[in-house]
Amino acid sequence: MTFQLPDNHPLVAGNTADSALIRAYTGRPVTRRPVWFMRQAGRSLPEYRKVREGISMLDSCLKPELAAEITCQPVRRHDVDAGIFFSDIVVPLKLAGIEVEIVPGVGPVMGKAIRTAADVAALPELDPAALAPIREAVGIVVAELGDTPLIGFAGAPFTLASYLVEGRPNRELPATRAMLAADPHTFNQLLAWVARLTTTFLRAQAEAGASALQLFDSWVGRLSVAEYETAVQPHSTAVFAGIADLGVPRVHFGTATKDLLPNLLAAGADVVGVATDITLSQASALLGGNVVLQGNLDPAMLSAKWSELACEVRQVCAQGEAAPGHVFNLGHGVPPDTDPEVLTRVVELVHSIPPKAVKE
Ligand code: 1CP
Repeated sequence: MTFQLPDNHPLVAGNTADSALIRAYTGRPVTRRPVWFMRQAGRSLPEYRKVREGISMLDSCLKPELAAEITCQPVRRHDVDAGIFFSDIVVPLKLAGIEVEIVPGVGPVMGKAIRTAADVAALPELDPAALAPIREAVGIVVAELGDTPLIGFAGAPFTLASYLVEGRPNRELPATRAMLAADPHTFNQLLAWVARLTTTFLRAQAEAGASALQLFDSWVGRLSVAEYETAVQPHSTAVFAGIADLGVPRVHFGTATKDLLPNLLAAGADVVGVATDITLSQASALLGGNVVLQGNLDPAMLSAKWSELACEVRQVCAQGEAAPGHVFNLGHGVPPDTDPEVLTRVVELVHSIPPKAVKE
């Protein structure tokens, strides 16, 4: 592998290159099955709620020491195989100068919904210099994590655009779907703008020390395959192409995507994140049996009886064997009311199940 990254980057310097996560992401055999959880930082942890007291969500993302502390909390507590950077998909919007707040109990709310060609034309470009607090936070995290890799992330063009167009969370995405149908040219311009923003945000995290990058297209399962191919895939492809030279593993995830998995792969991902609408063995077969997978325990199982949960965890691990590499995760984020001790137990159980022996 060659990296367009500084010599002291954890992948280049060798700290994380042979970690279980990076070995699995790159299809190499592992001695322990790597596990991390989407949305492991925050929400479910009392130590998170304590340090967040009196500080708004977006302010906490932009305070480097605090964002770094929150990123490391679940790694210390659960012994997961990766940190996921504590931030949000709307952080680069804010740093580009767009009015946005994260309202507790609601999610991202925009100062103004983006609905017209004029709205899109007025969107400012993100100046990489504005990402200084992100770079600083990532630097602090990787110094603490040492041999444990940090995963950087961003929102994919469609999902991030849907928040801009709707103005506030609305899982049905009515205004977004209307713009796609009635004004595809403007929609295309909007997605191209988000793709540039997202690429800049991802590059900053990798250059500052992240060892892998995940693109979240959480709501893309709302689209048909034809809509995705025509209107969305070219922009997600542009994002993956725009980070390819960095040489870090690239993960692509969305929910309700069983019909879209081949497209998520074709957009340029190295690893496909699988949600709960398909099993890992079915997903592997659909993708030709040679793609590394991440997933896919149903988050709802975290509140089930331990015996039932343990049975599901074992099943997900067994099904992951169908792929050339498997990183254990949930099919979506950790629910806020999850008992953190259950997450720790899941990590212990996953680590106790030996991965299949593969010759190097
Ligand atoms: O006040 C709070 O604590 C706000 C809750 C919160 C948190 C902890 C939000 C608001 N975002 C986050 C952090 C966050 N967001 C992370 C942290 C790192 C980790 O995974 O541990 C990540 C990766 C995200 C990414 C994110 N934000 C996504 C993609 C992943 C997913 O869950 O699908 C999306 C869709 C968002 C938007 C968002 N931000 C916050 C909320 C509640 C939402 C979802 C709103 C909705 O339902 O549409």
